[in-house]
Amino acid sequence: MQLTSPAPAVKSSDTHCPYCALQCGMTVVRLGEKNSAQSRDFPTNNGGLCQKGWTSTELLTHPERLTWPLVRDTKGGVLRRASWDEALDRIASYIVRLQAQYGRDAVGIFGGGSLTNEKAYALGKFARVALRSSQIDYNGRFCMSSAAAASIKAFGIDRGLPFPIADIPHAQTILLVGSNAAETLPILMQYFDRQRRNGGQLMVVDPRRTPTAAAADLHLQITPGTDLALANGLLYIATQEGWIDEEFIETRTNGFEQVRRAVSCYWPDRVERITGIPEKQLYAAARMLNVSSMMILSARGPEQHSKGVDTVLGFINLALAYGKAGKPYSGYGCLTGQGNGQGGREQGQKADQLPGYRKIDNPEHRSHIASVWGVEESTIPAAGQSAYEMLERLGTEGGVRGLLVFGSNVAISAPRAAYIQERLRTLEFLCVSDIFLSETAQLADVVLPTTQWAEEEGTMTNLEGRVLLRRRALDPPTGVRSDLDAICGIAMRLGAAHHFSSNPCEVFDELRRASSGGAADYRGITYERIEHEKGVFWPCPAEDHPGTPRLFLDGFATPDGRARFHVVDHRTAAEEPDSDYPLYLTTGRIAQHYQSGTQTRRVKQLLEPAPEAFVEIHPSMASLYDIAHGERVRVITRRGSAAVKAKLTSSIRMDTVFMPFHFAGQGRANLLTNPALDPVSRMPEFKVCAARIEKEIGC
Ligand SMILES: Nc1nc2c(c(=O)[nH]1)N[C@H]1C(S)=C(S)[C@@H](COP(=O)(O)OP(=O)(O)OC[C@H]3O[C@@H](n4cnc5c(=O)[nH]c(N)nc54)[C@H](O)[C@@H]3O)O[C@H]1N2
Ligand SMILES: Nc1nc2c(c(=O)[nH]1)N[C@H]1C(S)=C(S)[C@@H](COP(=O)(O)OP(=O)(O)OC[C@H]3O[C@@H](n4cnc5c(=O)[nH]c(N)nc54)[C@H](O)[C@@H]3O)O[C@H]1N2
Ligand code: SF4
Ligand SMILES: [Mo]
Repeated sequence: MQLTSPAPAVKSSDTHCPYCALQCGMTVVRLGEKNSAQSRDFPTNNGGLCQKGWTSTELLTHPERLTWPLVRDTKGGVLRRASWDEALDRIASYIVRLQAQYGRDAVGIFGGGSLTNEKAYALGKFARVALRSSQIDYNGRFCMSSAAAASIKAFGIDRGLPFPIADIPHAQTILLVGSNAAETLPILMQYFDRQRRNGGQLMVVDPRRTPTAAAADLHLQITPGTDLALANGLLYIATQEGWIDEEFIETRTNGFEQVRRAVSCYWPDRVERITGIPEKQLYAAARMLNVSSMMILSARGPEQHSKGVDTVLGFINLALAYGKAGKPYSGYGCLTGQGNGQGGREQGQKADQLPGYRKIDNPEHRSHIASVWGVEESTIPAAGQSAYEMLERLGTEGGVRGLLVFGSNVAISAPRAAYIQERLRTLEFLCVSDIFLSETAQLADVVLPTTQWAEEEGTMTNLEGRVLLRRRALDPPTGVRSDLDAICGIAMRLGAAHHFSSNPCEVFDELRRASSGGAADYRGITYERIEHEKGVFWPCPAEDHPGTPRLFLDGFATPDGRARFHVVDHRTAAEEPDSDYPLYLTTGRIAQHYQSGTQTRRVKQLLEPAPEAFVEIHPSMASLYDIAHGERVRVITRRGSAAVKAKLTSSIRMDTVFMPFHFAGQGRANLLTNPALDPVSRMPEFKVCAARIEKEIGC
């Protein structure tokens, strides 16, 4: 006779964290009905996980999880439960009707950098083959686009880091520009710690004394929006002091003489006036860069500006002038952000791109992709509008009338969000695929419940360009299907079923062929290899090719193999403080929450320590307005006003206030932000606009 019931079976599967670009290795352990995350020794995280990673499994069985499709019968009506057939039929019939009435471009797609490579690839193909619409873009436009455009201009290729993160501890000096890695890539900090223990020096450029800046040897507390003047000013000092590497410039680059002339007006006291960084610190920084190995790493701080591309080019100029690119333990790199921020921009969900980082306006690229897709080249549409441009024209004459969103919550994360929310409301049709009823999904006519990372298979490309594999650890709840299933279901109803597969491995095989010969070549990467080799670095053109952890050692990816300097001049932000709006507002992230907060605002351990929106204000500035710590204030810009708690901290510049963008409702930072776009990358200016603060009377 059995006296006790048998112990529940323990099942464990190796996968990767659902959140940021580090894609730390984790094991999902299932004990009965309970799931937990365990760290695992993977070459990137070496056994570490941050608080978001540890708590990520809570979302798998969260009570608010979407477990069946929802549809809305009339505009303004309620969302009700529907079968998958009903939801997919409805999506297809809207697409057919809108395209018949307004043309093919009336239906658009908005994708995301949290989607696997397979999903990003399928979405790009779905837009061009099933919809034959040019209107597809994704949230990476708000994220990586400036650094990507600059890297292509200078190096001929865009891979976030041109070296593995294991190289970081060996660099003598690291200049970290506008990255708060301690909160945004927490597990990466071990590499900077090791670098400093090895005797290296770390510099951080940030208007705030973040935990990352506090860990540095030198913190340059810059005025928001002035990084380009800093880059040019440091180059000026380097040329004056003879710290540039003439031989490297001569043998491996083009265009330095024009840049040398252009930076000759960036003398230190002028740069001090623009950036707010004392001359002495400018000299100290330029001197610290004059070592035998040096990396310059940027994140969103200098990039999310209407001059983000030029600013990154300024820092690339600096790295090149010091002779620190394409050499061991040296180079410029961009720290990507989303889990698949890198891969997401290579597989064709960007308005102007086709898979393998191909250009949609290049005839050879188009015909290669057409042959893989089995379509006529002429049927592939031209480039569409960039993310913000598509959103701001939703529902208007010539704009998108029906939008399908996969993996983004634009009602929170797009700039000038109240306006974008209005635009979403004017759509004739909105479909959102998500895990939860996000603020964007709440506006939708059809909501599709999708699988989470641990319930599906697929590849992700991390910040190093390392292609990783997520294995399916669990079955999804009944009623939940993957985005690939949804895409196939819609394609079938549009008569394009034969072009699509819902099997990730089959999609990946096609992606490999499509990417073959492109800049981001995945041809030689297989699921088996990824598992066996703990990830494979692209480019990897053949199965017997080892992959490419380090780029540029033998030459840059430009036609002549040389890196290119670019003349870039500082200009002011699209909106500078004035007497009505006397402060700089900048926005960004905190450790506990992820992006629009759809996921992390539902995790108790993350919400409790960071339950609501706030604005960081310097105590001296706060006292001018008679604002006390914890008091409710209004932050006001020309776009709108937000109501938040005041957080007094002397870690921020006096002339600047900071808001995280993770919160909904009245605390949304994007009620305030300026959608001024970079002319090349079309990146909005999330990181600087003019604002004023007011005490909230009566609260
Ligand atoms: N906890 C957490 N981690 C995340 C995310 C998250 O939402 N939460 N998101 C992920 C994603 S998608 C991304 S893109 C990355 C982003 O990672 P980061 O770029 O590190 O994050 P941010 O907080 O947006 O910006 C970094 C810093 O830029 C500073 N900054 C503001 N204006 C300027 C400026 O004009 N110049 C300079 N030099 N600095 C400025 C801010 O004060 C901030 O500390 O994080 C990833 N990791
Ligand atoms: N003010 C301000 N605004 C910003 C920024 C800033 O610094 N300041 N940063 C910008 C940056 S860098 C970024 S990356 C964007 C990010 O902003 P968003 O694009 O809104 O990013 P997420 O919140 O990650 O949105 C992803 C949504 O997809 C869901 N999701 C997750 N995985 C999947 C999946 O596999 N399939 C589907 N269908 N859904 C999934 C999540 O639940 C979530 O609702 O925000 C930008 N907005
Ligand atoms: S550092 Fe990024 S990938 Fe690693 S556990 Fe934290 S959120 Fe996940
Ligand atoms: Mo991002």
